Amino acid sequence: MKIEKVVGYQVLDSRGRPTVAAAITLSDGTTHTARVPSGASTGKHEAKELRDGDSPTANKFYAGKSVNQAVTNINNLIAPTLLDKQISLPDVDTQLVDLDPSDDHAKLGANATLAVSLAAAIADAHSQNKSLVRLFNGDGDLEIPMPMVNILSGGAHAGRTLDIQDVLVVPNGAISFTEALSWIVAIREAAAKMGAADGKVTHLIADEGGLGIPFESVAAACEFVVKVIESVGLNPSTDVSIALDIASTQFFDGANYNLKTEGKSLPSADFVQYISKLINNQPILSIEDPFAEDDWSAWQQFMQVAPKRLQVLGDDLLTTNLNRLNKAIAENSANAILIKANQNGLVTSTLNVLKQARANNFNTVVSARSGETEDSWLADLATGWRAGQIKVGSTHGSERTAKWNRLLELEATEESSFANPFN
Ligand code: 2PG
Ligand code: MG
Repeated sequence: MKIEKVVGYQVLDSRGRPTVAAAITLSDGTTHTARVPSGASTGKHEAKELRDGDSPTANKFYAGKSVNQAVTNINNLIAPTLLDKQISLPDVDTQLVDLDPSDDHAKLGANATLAVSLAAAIADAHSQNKSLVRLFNGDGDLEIPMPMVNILSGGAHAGRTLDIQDVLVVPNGAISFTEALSWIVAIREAAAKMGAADGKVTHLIADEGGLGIPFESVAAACEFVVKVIESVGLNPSTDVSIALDIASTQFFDGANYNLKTEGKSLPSADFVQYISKLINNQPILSIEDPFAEDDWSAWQQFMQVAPKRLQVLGDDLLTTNLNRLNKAIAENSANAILIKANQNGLVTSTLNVLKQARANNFNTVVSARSGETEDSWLADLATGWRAGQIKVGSTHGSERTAKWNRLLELEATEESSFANPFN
């Protein structure tokens, strides 16, 4: 099947900010569309999202965030090179690299390249009469990923009610995704009720649907979530564990980690101890970005003392970038990687990063961004790539439930098992 038309255009994400969509029409008359997500606590080493700023192409009502240049790049630079070619994801991605060989896709914009790459994946699957998940998984049984779900939000997503970005839960004792999600919904509801009973503000819903409840410390937030887990009749650790996204780059000033709510300003070595203490005192199974994106030595120090069972997850540290992943593997800086397609800019090279991580015994967590759309391709990628884990934010907001509901659909309609990397 041939590519007949490629159109880029601007749409809105879940924060009401512009983002890029691409639609590919094939010779059978069908059109396949993908929309790209966007982060708020973005790492310095991510592929470059093109935004108009104050350029002449900007729509001033979008306060510098319009994406007209990225859209123009799709329509004027990318589309002409793809027309009349056979649809094939690898070929489209190769073409995108030819047009912009830079690692960060700064010329075309990673939001432009990823929109086209994702639309190409969806169109390619269609041309082979497959769903997106089957394009990657083939015919065998699927493996539905273990969810990591946001309960409490802070940092850049919730007006810094808490210094760290997320307190999440992982239903590591559930036997199916369907069961796992029901546990999480109960925990999310109980957290809102118990927060209100404690006299805390629970009406602040953060960017990813988590509760923006203020806490005096990270430990207090964890203790609260432990109480919530128990309140719904589940066991902390054996049924449901805590995962933290510290997002520490956000409060590292180059010398110290500044925890405002705790009134602490700690140099790296002390912050390694602070994180170690937290891990030892709480049922934490995964910790993301405990140290800043370029504070490599703190990561290495921590890996020396971290319990073997702990998932040490690099997001801003690794930015779904092969070179940074290889450095982390060589230097033993982490043991898991967050996989975000828009940090990378292309579907195939994102998958290559995931494969390299897996080949080196890193856990892989496919992740949404804080600015999301109604698309559900993330669920298909995480499952088709057999990532083992997926992080989407909370269970609130249609841009989040679109992914959870797609996983429920896959579990209900296809032969599958439920991944448990923590067994
Ligand atoms: C993260 C993500 C999702 P953002 O830090 O892991 O929670 O946030 O998309 O804002 O980078
Ligand atoms: Mg993160």
